[in-house]
Amino acid sequence: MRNQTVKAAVLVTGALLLAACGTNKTEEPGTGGGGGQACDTSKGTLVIGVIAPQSGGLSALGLGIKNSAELAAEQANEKCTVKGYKIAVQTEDDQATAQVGGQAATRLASNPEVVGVVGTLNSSVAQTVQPILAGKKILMVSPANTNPSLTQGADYATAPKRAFENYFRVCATDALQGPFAADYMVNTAGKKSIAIITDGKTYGEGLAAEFKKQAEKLGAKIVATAKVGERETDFSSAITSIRGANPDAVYYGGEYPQAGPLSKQLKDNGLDIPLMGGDGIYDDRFIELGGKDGDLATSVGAPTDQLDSAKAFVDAYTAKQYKDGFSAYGAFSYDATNVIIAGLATAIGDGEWAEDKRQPLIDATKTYSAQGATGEVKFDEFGDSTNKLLTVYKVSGGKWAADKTGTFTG
Ligand code: ABU
Repeated sequence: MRNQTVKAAVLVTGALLLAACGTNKTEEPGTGGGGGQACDTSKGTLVIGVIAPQSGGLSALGLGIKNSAELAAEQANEKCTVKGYKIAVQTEDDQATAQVGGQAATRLASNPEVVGVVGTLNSSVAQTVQPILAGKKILMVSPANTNPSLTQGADYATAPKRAFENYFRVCATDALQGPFAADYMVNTAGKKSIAIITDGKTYGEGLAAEFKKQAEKLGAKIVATAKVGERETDFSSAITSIRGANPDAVYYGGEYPQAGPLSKQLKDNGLDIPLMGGDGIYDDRFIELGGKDGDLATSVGAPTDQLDSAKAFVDAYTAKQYKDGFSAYGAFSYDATNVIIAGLATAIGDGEWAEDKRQPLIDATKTYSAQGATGEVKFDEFGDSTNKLLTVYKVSGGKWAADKTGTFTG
């Protein structure tokens, strides 16, 4: 088992390094100048934290989050969006674990220049990070957390109550994603005998429970259930436990590092049936790890590469020639970062940053409304995105292909 006491890697962008070299200056055109004009950065540098996996199995998603946040900050610096200040991004590798994410949040929260945090990827990590950042009134905008309790509390289905005033997310939740997947699995794919396998984590368990409710409502039978471990690679015992029920599909609540090999092992063991999961499996790594043609995933939003609103983001990201793609949450991370930057510009105005500006920044976010890469970006009374779009993707010819975009309407 991985030693979780290993210190999280702290990745500091070039912008932050520049800040350390001196802040009382006017940026040269091209390094911070709006369209060729110099930006005044004489008031210093403010930091947006990113907490997401930069190493380990889920780094394909976390690197896209980091790059996209940096891109938004660079563009804001080019446009002199926050008067008198330069924005730096400080990325903390949470290794997709709550304990490491908590340490990262504590580190960021101890810095008075931290204005907000983009992250986390994992709902289980967010549960630890939320109260730490809330204690310092630090705005947190997640591009990827989908567990509904993070915004609406544990009783979200019957008595929703805002969980944290400082927490917002720009993606839809599993209260929609689960039933949206069930509608597709039962009504479109015609699967009526479904096995559910989960990974025991906040996201996987919550998503599968929402899927199950709707699948049963639509007349499907959940013929078997099984659990796998987060670090398991041999799924034979889970497969043995569902095989006798003769399912015609598997719904998996979890992420691609397990889902890819699980799909392959199902087939190798005579269960050549589709595996479906949520946004946690929607990555090319799923296919590289064993996902097969016919497998399905839902993910948040409309397909980034087909959205007119995302074209400028995709072009700018491509031009940067990042080693890693923007993945499922890049456009969401770009939008989340811009939410923080716009709120910051409002909260500061012509004045100066101080920690007492954190509450006005949260207040500005509550009323934020703008066209982002993912579409319209604004929030409801819980901090949830008003963008409820979801897409079903199918593996076809060894690639993900979008099949249906919409949302669950009950
Ligand atoms: N939303 C999928 C993966 C991240 C999470 O919510 O845990």
